[in-house]
Amino acid sequence: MTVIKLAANGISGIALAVLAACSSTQQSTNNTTLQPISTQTGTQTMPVMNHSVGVFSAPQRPIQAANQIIYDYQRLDSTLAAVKNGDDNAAMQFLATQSDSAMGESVRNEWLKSLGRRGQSGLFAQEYARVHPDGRHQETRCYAHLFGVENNAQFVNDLLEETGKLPAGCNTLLQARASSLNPSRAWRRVRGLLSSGQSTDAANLAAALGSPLNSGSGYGAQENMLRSVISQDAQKSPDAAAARLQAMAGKLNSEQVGYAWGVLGLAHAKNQNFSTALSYYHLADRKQLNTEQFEWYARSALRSQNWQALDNIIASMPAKLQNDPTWLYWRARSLAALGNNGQARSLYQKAAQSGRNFYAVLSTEELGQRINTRNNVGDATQANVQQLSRDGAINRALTLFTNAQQSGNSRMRRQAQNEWRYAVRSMNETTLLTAAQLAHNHQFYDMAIYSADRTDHALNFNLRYLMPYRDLVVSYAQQHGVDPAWVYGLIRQESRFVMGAQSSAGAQGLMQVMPATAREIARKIGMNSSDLYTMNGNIRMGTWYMADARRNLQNNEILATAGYNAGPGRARRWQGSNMEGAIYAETIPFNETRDYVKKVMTNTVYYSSLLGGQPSLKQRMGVVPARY
Ligand code: BLG
Repeated sequence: MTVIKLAANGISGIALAVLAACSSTQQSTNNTTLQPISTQTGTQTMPVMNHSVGVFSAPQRPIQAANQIIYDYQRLDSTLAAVKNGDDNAAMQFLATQSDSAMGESVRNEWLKSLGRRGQSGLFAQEYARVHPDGRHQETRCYAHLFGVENNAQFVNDLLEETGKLPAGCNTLLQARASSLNPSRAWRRVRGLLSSGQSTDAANLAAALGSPLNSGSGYGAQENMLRSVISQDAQKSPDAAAARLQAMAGKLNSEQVGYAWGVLGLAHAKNQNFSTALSYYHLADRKQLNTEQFEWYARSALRSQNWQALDNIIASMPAKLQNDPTWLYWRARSLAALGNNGQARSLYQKAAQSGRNFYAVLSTEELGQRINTRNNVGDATQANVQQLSRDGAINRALTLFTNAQQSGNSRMRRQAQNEWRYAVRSMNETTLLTAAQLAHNHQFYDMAIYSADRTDHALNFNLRYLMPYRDLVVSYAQQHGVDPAWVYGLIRQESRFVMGAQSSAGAQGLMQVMPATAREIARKIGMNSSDLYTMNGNIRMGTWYMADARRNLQNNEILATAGYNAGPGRARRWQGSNMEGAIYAETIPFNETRDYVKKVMTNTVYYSSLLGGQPSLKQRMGVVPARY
């Protein structure tokens, strides 16, 4: 049985939910009526939770006048710029009216970074204590470590494992701590920086470790030599780089050689040369592999359905990665294929309890069960919804949202989202669902989903999987012959039902259609390309494109979903021989599209359940046929 942790008193959430149900009938009509929650709903095992279910409790942060909120919003950007430039007064002035808000939190973080750069440790310590632990930026935390305000060895060690670009303050921290870092992990980071083109940070860390890259001998010099094998240029011709690696191997240590094979294995895997990738990866030092390299090692074995190799690879992943639902599921599949059903079952159970993600759903099905979309709590009461709207932080978010909608100001709308996330950050599940209802009442759909999605035990599927604009969606889906559940699953992932949504690539609206694609669609079906910007036109174009992509991609929904996001040509190139849809999805080389296909299809199954359709994800993923 999953025990529900309660922040305050350690009573199990189940017990508390029952108490809430009793007390709401006896004492007050203000409490959300909670039905007792069991650890099993229907056939699905309940997941491990992050929040307590709790009883409804509205925070009572002071309400600010709308003109103060708007005024502060309007001076936010200039304040941030001034604070970055070292203007302490600008920060203090802003925080005088916005200390407890998302705006204030971003100003305070920038201020802390500026104080950090200038070595102002006293003021830093005082202001640092005023930021909620969940709201502290990574670089802010790095300065806190540099000043001894925080001292968390795990935090510093985790920085060594990061592959993306770290902010300056964090590189400074690693250099300052060089003598106490684990040398093997630290040099691995130097290699990681060299292979991702971050040469300056690599040179600085090597120097801090006592062996500069240009020293002519020692570790640093060897790493420098390795550059010709692992640099981004070298990765473009992995076989030529492999030949160079073999030629210089005698001059390198085993970690350096073992690292390089991992880099070259990844290069082949990303080019879909899975069998060469596997042979390179087998030469790698597994302790040197970063998350991405390890995942592609596993995907290379998965794509060839080499269950023995896959089991072995996953078993050697770091514990955190092994416990990711993706690898729990594929390890279980490997074990089952190898005849070890008992161990497979316990891994499926663990994955099934990880939430409502793609692999949690597939694992639930492997256990012979199905997802269901029955709410296990009642709707929020109107009185509670109203009470919550009187909380200052919620009110700030709604004030910005309403103004942004009226003026079409998308920047202000983004700040409204930030304020909403800030407002609901510490809420228990019952209060989160009340917040979701409130957001929904305002047609703040993205934040309704955000809030409802944060619950693990108290479940309201109508808020989690909203279905606005139903007439339009259903009629265009029917007109173009696609399942409305699939359309809803796609829109939820594309835009969270925000009509004004625009991606960094320029995709527009509810269905995130690219202007170039819209022109093509308009030409083919006799629309005006500017219809892209209307609700009706956007849905009409998007649903037609879904149907068209499916028609052109062997009538396969998985290929069509990948094609919608990455282009039909790419979806086709990623095909191989006949394979399970889940294997196709997991081995898509574009991070965005791989994640997208899994999310769209998971959403689709939940929508299908809500719409009375067939809720099997395994069946829906089906088989992706060989290309013809
Ligand atoms: C898709 C187009 C495809 C196009 C690909 O881009 O848009 N789909 C639609 O417009 C519906 O037609 O294929 S192509 O014609 O063969 O080139 C590739 O260009 C849209 C994608 C792009 C994506 N969203 C729908 O999924 C997007 O905006 N990505 C950026 C995300 S972010 O802002 O950086 O996070």
